[in-house]
Amino acid sequence: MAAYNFRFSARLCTHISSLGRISQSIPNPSRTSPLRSWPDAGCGRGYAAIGGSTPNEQPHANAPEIIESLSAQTPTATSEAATLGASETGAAETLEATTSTSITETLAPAASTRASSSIPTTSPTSIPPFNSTPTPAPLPPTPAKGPARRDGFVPRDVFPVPASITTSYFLGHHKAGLDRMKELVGQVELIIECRDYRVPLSSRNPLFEETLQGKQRMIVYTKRDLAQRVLDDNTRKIMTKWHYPHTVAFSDTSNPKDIAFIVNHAKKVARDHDSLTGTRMLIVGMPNVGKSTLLNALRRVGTGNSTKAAITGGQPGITRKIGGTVKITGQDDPLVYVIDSPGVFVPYMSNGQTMLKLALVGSIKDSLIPIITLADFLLFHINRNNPGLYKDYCPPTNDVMTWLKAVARKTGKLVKGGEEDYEAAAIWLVGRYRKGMLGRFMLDEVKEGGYQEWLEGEGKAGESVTQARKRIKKERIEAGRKRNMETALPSPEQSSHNIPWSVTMYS
Ligand SMILES: Nc1nc2c(ncn2[C@@H]2O[C@H](COP(=O)(O)OP(=O)(O)OP(=O)(O)O)[C@@H](O)[C@H]2O)c(=O)[nH]1
Ligand SMILES: [Mg+2]
Repeated sequence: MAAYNFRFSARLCTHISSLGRISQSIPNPSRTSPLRSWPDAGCGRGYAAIGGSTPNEQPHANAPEIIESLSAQTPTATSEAATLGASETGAAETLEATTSTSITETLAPAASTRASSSIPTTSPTSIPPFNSTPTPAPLPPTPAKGPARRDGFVPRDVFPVPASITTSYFLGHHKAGLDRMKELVGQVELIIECRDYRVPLSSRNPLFEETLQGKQRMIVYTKRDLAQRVLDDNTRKIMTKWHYPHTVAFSDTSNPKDIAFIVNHAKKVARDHDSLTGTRMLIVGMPNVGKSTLLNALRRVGTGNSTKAAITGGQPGITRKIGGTVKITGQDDPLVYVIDSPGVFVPYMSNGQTMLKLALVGSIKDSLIPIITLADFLLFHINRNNPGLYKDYCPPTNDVMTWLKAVARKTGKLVKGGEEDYEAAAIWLVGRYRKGMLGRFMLDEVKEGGYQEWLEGEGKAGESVTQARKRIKKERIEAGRKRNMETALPSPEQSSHNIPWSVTMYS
């Protein structure tokens, strides 16, 4: 199990920050790609804050600049996205389907083992340019090997993660929130740790283990309605066993029974604690897993007060600071106060698959992962579950461009000249998955012993923390060397005037 340590986290953050600065001077097509604004993929947005959440953005001094630069969104794109959202056709509703199949994944093979599929891939040059910089081309589909379906379609069994995928997302408010949690932990009796039910393994944050160790914990799997309409008993049993002796809950915030279970557990903890001044509980979790929504639901069900105590929204980073205490129990109950906290990501993610899964469920900023890559990753998962989910648009395909082209055409997402708007189609499809309207399935595999395997894998997967540190240092030196070389080379103009480069450099 990877042991994340704060001193290292801060240093790693500094390294990544320097890398970000350096990388800005080196052209990298994947990082300079056009970044479209996304429509709010979640359900609710912007409630009045009573309990202390502040939406103002305060990036940490060490936060990777690359993240900030990538986050820039164009107003043109926002209005386009809004227009596109409005043009949704009714036919799309038929995409909704329920499937509870979990899937197994193999890590991506080396790029050299990829071969082009027999399905024709649309040339990336055919993507209509959104601005002057073209979207990076998606990787060619991997050869399909799995068992053939009745219609002869064979879904891909691996998804090669592009090497350019962002591996870090650790902002100032993540670090500040974590530091504050450390200070607070001695004053709370129970940690309510939220994880997204669609990614029960990937949404575990190892940083919390160190920060909150030794505290009584309740694991709440949120948004379960987005993976299964009715919670499958077997899945519930397996996941409950994973965390024994901690209590495990599954929540759909619109289901009062789910919320009452959590409130009752909180009351029990409060009774055992038996404090006249009340018992405090802290909600923690990855960004956008539904912490603030859960806090509001606990208050609604526990006290009957439906006013929102915390701001919620469909994007990560809505809550920026640890909130105030919010009472969630009625007059005759033991006093329970719950505290909301900002979502915290990890400073370095070695597993590209995990990064993509968290991006797909909306735990990291949309602008960090190219939308076509995300749509391709979604197609990969849909194909493993049920390619019939998009039967109204095209026959089963492993080629994301074919898929996007068909969806863009049928939903009228076109640019000037009648060309298909691939990015708009991709944004629309990912948004629909996030709302549970394009299949309800999990992205992580749930099986007996799966959690233990995950913890073991976390330690072994990719690089160790030391290896990551060494690699980042090496890359930094390499980039610096490259930059010096570029600065040192005389331009043709300088050469023609015979100005020595050393003079140019230091003048
Ligand atoms: N379908 C469904 N949506 C949910 C559920 N819980 C939360 N959401 C939605 O998920 C989105 C994120 O919810 P928030 O409560 O703001 O998430 P958060 O963890 O507080 O996010 P940060 O403060 O940004 O870290 C919102 O659009 C919610 O409406 C749920 O149980 N089911
Ligand atoms: Mg929040």
